[in-house]
Amino acid sequence: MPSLIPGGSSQVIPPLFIPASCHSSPCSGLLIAKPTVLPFPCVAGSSSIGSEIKNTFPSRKSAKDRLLEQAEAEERLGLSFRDGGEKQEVKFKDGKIDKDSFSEANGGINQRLWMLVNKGSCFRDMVIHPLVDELVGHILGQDFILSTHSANIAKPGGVRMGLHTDQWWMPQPVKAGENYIRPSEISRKADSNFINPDLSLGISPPVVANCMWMLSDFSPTNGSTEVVAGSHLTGAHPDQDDQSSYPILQPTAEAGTLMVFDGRLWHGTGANTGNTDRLGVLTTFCSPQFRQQENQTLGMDRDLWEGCSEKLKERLGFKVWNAYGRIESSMDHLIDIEPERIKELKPTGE
Ligand SMILES: O=C(O)CCC(=O)C(=O)O
Ligand SMILES: [Fe+2]
Repeated sequence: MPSLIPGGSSQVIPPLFIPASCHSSPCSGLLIAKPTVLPFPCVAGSSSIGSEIKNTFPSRKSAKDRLLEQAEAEERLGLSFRDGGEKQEVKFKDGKIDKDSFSEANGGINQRLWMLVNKGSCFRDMVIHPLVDELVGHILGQDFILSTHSANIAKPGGVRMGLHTDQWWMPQPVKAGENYIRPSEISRKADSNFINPDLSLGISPPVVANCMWMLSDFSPTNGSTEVVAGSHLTGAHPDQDDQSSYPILQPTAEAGTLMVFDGRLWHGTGANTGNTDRLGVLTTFCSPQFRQQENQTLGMDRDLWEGCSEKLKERLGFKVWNAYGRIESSMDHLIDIEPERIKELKPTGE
């Protein structure tokens, strides 16, 4: 089992990419696998939108081809979600974020595709891949659930996303009796005691682990993920206003590489200053007591249920964890997608 958090200095920056099957990068917060598992075999045609597009492709596809055709279909059908534009500003309508903020018309560049569980068996295979069991399991323990399964196609002209952690919402350790930020008031823009924590209080453990499946070559030119090796052990979150002094690294890696990282690691999409698309799939997992970023149990395509393995159902969040996530009986192992609901009852005869 690779060792991820040996408690060493956060200054040690080991080589990120080692050409072997699976390596730990002690102290860096990154686990790198250079498997030959990609491209995944993938049966296309499971898309529930755009029937004219659905049947026009060959049936067996690599994950890369499936992603590209899904991206094109979402674009053609006006469903494309775009971010990473230099001049793109988030707009508000009636106090809520306006969806049109994330369009090409509003300057968005990078294409994001969400809920990949519904968009091809190749993506469902990623959720239950043995490397995920081993590497994510190493960080979170054997029980973890899918938080979000998305693609980020970083396109030429896309700007830096900005360093962040994928558990920005995790409360910081606090001193007994002292003021704390109420959990629901934690925001993506890190507060000062997130940026400069009191380390005498210790740091939070990882409760998220993220997998970046590289479906194209990644390089600093095409927007390879920025990382700050070792940042997961600092207890700090990056400052959203000034990141100029951080020791940012960008991996160069060939298509087929899997990078798994601790949810506390500072990272973000790099700027794509080249002329090719960077194709990344992000499979983010969290511990079972936390809320998923995408509502997998409600959002999952009902037609896929019968074909889902028990392992996939568990990963999607249908498994009851210590009586949490149950509907009636705390003894249930898995909840059903169409659960029996006990409704308002009256004793017979009344
Ligand atoms: O696209 C990337 O390289 C990273 C994206 C990311 O960190 C995120 O979406 O949270
Ligand atoms: Fe992230």
